[in-house]
Amino acid sequence: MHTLFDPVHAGDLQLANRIVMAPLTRNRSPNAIPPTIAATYYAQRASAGLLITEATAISHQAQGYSDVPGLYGTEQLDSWKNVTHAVHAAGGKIVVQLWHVGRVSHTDLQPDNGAPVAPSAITAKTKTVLIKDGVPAFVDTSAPRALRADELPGIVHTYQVAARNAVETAGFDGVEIHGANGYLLDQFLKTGANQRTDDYGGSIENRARLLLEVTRAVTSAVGGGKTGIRLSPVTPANDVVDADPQPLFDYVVRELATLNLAYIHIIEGATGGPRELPDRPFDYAALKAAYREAGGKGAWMVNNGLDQSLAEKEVAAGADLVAFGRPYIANPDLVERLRIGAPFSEGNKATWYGGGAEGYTDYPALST
Ligand code: 8OZ
Repeated sequence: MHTLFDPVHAGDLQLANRIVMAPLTRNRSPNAIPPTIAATYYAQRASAGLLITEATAISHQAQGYSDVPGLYGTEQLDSWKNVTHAVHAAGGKIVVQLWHVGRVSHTDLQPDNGAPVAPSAITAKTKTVLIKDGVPAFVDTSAPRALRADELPGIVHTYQVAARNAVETAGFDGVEIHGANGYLLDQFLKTGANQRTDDYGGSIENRARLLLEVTRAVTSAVGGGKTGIRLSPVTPANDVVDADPQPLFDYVVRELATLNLAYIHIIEGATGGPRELPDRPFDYAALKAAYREAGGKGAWMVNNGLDQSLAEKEVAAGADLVAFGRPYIANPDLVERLRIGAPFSEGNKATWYGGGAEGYTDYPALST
């Protein structure tokens, strides 16, 4: 039986252990450019088998929060190059999470202060973060406009360009497509946000079309072995729900099985909340079985609210990778703490979003 500390491969990625740093939004990238200290922050955490960056906008339109990073400008890519160099020098592996927020945005953040885009013109009952004069504030998202079908190829292409730039220019080991948490691709997937009547709405096949087109475009640019994807079948995050998620996600993973991906990253339950939702049962073992039965060979990564004992149980039950999010904020040496059974430090919530080094690069490793 495997332990958390055994090496594993995920597609082309040879990983030193099964512990993954989950993506964590930190809002420290003014003008969408990661700060110089992002290199320190990620390198401090490089003992993880795999680091996944914070969600990173593939275009200006894809941005939905103040001071989140992007992947579409030269300075952004140069700054990410410093991050990947630092992580590689520290012996780590790092992929970037490709993000389009869809309707979870605000006109203040959009090109020409236009409406955010969405599958349908339905406003999300959720908040975004706007930082004014250094002070973060939660504000309602703006009313979106429905994307025209003729705009979708451009969005697919934008994902592809971002993926290629991430690997070829910025030096990432691969990319993770953000298909979770109520953002654009999840909005297309789920009935609560998608009321389209064209080829991208209605049936499961139609609602999954954009996510699968994006994944194919990304794999054709960087290779399936360098591509992962994150899904969240039942999370209520950002006000997106599906009437019948099991057949939807079983279909999605069966289709993904044909693309030879590095990994499938599943958020079990409500993101950052309960792992079980009594009103939304979901069979994750059946989801994995559907993927494997369809020939999927990617690593199976599980996430959400894991502690040491849950993570060990997940690996014992056959998960290839376990992702920790919030514990990574205050525990740069999480792998070592898991190895020796040391307690996790508590982070300061006030410094999760926005600010500088405080609460970012100043959490110490255990003293030896
Ligand atoms: C927390 C705050 C802002 C964004 C996600 C990208 O939930 C996020 C996010 C999380 O996937």
